[in-house]
Amino acid sequence: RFKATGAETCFHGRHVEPQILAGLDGRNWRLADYVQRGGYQALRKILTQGMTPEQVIAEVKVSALRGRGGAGFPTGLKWSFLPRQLPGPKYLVCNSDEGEPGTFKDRDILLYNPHIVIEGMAIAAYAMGIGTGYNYIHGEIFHAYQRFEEALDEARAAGFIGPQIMGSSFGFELHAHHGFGAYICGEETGLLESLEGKKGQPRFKPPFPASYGLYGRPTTVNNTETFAAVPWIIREGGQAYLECGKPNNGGTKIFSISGDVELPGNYEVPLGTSFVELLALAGGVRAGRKLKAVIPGGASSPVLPAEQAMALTMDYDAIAKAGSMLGSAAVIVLDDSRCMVSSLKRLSYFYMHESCGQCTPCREGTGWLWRQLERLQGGRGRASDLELLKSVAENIQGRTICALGDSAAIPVRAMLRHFRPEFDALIASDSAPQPINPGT
Ligand code: L3W
Ligand code: SF4
Repeated sequence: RFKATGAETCFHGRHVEPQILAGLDGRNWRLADYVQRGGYQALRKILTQGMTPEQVIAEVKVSALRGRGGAGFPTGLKWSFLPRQLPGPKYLVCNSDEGEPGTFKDRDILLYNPHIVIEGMAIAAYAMGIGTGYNYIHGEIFHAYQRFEEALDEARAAGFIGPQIMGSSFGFELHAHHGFGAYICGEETGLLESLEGKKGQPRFKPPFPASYGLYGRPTTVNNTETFAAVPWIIREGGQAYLECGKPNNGGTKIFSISGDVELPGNYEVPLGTSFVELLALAGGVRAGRKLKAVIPGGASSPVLPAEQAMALTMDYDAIAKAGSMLGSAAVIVLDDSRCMVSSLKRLSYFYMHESCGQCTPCREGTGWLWRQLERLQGGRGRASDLELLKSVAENIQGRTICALGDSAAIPVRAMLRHFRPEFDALIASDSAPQPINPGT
């Protein structure tokens, strides 16, 4: 399961070392191992060499680190939104509620390198003048929660968390919290509601958490991998981080590659690596098969047909230009044995199941999408179904409180755009109805 190789890849004529997964073997996650790898040096640098909070934020801005959870929002900019001079509590939240289908990178970071997240959060807290943090960990990876708790105990005992860290006047308390597996609690405001002990239902934005977050106080929410990138940036400098990737797409990125490849797993490569190179790291398409399509950034990102995928550069801007999104960088590879109607039906089932039910277009529409696809796949499709599918998707997208509605609609529209003949052929054929089985 642990295939995080941290592959070295040549970019701009240079070798770029992995920054998060380097040297991990599945066992060396403890504090002593982390310190040996240079851990907590960045925190020491800011606290003992007099780096100001403004300088830390400036360094993160230079690095062009972008949010690793899905939206790719510039991290330095987000940190500068927090009103650090405002008196009263402010919170820092790590979003480890990884639930995007195809994504499994945060789980491995927490299991195999938990201290890098703790150090990144402590640095972020210093930069934003925050005294309390929470790491909200997905309920279905309870072992990662337990591992993180153990690492927290070590960090606390060593004085890296708590009051007067490394003898400075800066104190930061960090707590782990586990959810119960609802996808919607990965949406930042659903997460905050859940952390407050309520139903995990997203809030309207604005106000953004930067002004109205946990318990109504200014809060910064970042993804696990985003925090994990911070120690390297502070140790080596923002410019060095930027140069590991591409302009506006700094650093390395962990890609979770799954589906029809020989070696599924997590691969950390520089942003801007070609899809072809990434596919080769994962052993290529499974034996005897040809590439049919790729979902490049988790289930919420539009599918791309093989020809487009093979020309892809894996960074935020290039993938957006190609009509999809890097999202959480969960690369789902589909070979030529895959039925796109079944694949879409499976995705639609997920969104129907995970809708929190607050907005009518999402609550009702995701069910409609799935039921129509179920009928289609069962050989009971009608000629009018595809227009209806499109229309339902259009009536969900942009009309809901959070991005889950969009995420349910986008794959439908993309599948119809690229693979419509497969849907038409199924409707034209008089295949016998199949039993209803939502899980397949
Ligand atoms: C203050 C403003 N803050 C934006 C902040 C905002 C948030 C961040 C990005 O969705 C995507 C979604 C999923 N003042 C601000 C501001 N912010 N303007 O910036 O905001 P936003 O709204 O662009 O995105 P989001 O709501 O965070 C996330 C996609 O990610 N996705 C989801 C993956 C899920 C996982 C998982 O399971 N953990 O990774 C995958 O593609 O569809 O588009 O912090 O507050 N003016
Ligand atoms: Fe809930 Fe869906 Fe509305 Fe998001 S879009 S708030 S998941 S009903």
